[in-house]
Amino acid sequence: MKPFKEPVYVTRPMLPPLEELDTKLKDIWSAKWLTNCGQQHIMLENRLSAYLKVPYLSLFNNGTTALMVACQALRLSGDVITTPFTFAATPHILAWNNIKPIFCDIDPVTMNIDANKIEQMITPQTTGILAVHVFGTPCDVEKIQRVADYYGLKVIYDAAHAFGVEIGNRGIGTYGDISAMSFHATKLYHTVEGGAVMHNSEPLKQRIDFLKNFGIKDEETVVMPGINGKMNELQAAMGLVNLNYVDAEMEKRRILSDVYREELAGLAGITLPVVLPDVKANYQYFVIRISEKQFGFSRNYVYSKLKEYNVYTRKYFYPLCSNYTCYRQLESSRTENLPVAAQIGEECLALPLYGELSELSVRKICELLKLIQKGSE
Ligand code: T4K
Repeated sequence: MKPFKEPVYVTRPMLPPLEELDTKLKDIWSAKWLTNCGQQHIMLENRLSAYLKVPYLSLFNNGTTALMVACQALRLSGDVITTPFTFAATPHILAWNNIKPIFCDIDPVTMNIDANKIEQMITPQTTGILAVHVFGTPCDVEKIQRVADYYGLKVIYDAAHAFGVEIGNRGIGTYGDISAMSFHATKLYHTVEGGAVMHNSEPLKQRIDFLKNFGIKDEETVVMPGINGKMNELQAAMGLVNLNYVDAEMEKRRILSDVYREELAGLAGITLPVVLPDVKANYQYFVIRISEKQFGFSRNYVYSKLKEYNVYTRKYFYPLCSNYTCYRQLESSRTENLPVAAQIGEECLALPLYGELSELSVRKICELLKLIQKGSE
């Protein structure tokens, strides 16, 4: 089979019609208001809290700052239990808050933190749980909340991958004490860079809005040591325009995900992404697992082979965060404590998925996977 003429990346950003953005930019130009919570910012906060079905939402300049501020807002300290199978930002925001990440193993089906293993990791130093809805699959939110309530812990969800996800018609951002999303260019919905925190508490909204704006209350009053986490007006304008197209983007990805499922069903050694009952998925990623024993070749081999055909898949999330030099000395990072995560980290492969990808390309990628397995590509 011939390689793709152009590189096929794991994702491409959704780009709205330029004219629509241009109209928004003209509004910004005439207002001469570029940042510090202007009209675009206010409009986007309102529209997103309705779209995501969350009572309170604060915009941020990126998902990482949103998570950092979530930790500050809840006054977390000491140790926080988290997952090693995530993007670097998750444990890093703990470290930046002077909190020790405690890595807990993951569930073999959802690949999220294993709610049954959290309790055994709790010590007097534990103040919270930072769980991630990895690839948009919701965590076991009920069980996590039960554990947190019993031990008096706070729960933050890193919902960076979970834009638009719902459990039984309830917005994913309403679970736990705070959820944080990323609106990075590589995400289903984006504001170029950006993010948000979501929750159900009015007093928390006020605290978070102080924290993201240096703690400034008015011209002469600074009430707490805040940071600059503000989303600017250009980002917010992009967000407002993209919100008009996100449903269509999601639908295109759903169709392509179905093509992947149809083509790869029954292929020995390939595990397809889990589908949970009563969950509205967002089709942000299509991440398969490749069992070397059953498939015949390792994930790393498949990754390299696909590259030869101009297909740039990603090993999300390899290496595990617990194997980073800054965390591997931690007791909780020992591989024997994280057997499921260690195996999944070796097996996961994010396949290309974005609205502009053609169905033909998806079928060709699947054909390549089949040929690689036969050793006859
Ligand atoms: N928590 C979790 C669980 C996260 O996954 C993330 C971010 C965060 C927290 C933090 O949120 P932010 O502070 O980022 O808002 C990407 C993203 O940069 C990162 O936002 C994301 N997670 C992570 C999963 O993916 P990389 O290193 O894979 O990005 P990069 O530059 O290699 O891009 C991937 C592919 O996307 C490229 O091969 C081509 C395509 N691409 C990328 C960009 C930036 C484009 O086509 N156009 C573009 O503009 O991290």
